[in-house]
Amino acid sequence: MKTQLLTLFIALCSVAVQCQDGLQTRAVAYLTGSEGKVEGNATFTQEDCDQNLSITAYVTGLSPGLHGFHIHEKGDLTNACFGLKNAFNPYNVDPTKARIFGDLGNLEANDEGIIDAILQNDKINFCGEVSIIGRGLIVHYSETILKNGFGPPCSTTQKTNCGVACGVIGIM
Ligand SMILES: [Cu+2]
Repeated sequence: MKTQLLTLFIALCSVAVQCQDGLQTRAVAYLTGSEGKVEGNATFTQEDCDQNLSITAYVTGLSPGLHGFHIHEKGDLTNACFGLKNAFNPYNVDPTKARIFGDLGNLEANDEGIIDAILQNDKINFCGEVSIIGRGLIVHYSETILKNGFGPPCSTTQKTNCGVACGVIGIM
């Protein structure tokens, strides 16, 4: 009996350790603009599935002022930012009423055109069906406001205020 309990205990520990080890806690997106002027990166850290995700963003070469900063649905960079499609909205929230999942707000570039920011977000996640891993990250040309917070759907027919720089969120 003791041996069986010990075996069960070891088995449970093994599962727990695997779960802990299997949790992705860091991701990064390298951001580039189509004209090569804008460049930067964003790092995402989440210690556990039910914790806030923190984001550090450093981007250079921008125009001073506010820039919408969003996660978009796709991670396809074969056609610059245009393949990233709509801002990520897995729960189909009405963007005129509430901030959607992928809208990380606006980040301000200083007079030198640099964004250097740290954010906390309680919506986005590394875990489950709504994981942001492999999705697109966009810095828009200018500010996006809540009623347009959905962000422009970046496609070859919708280029207005699409990304000035974009990247794909990959595991570290
Ligand atoms: Cu967007």
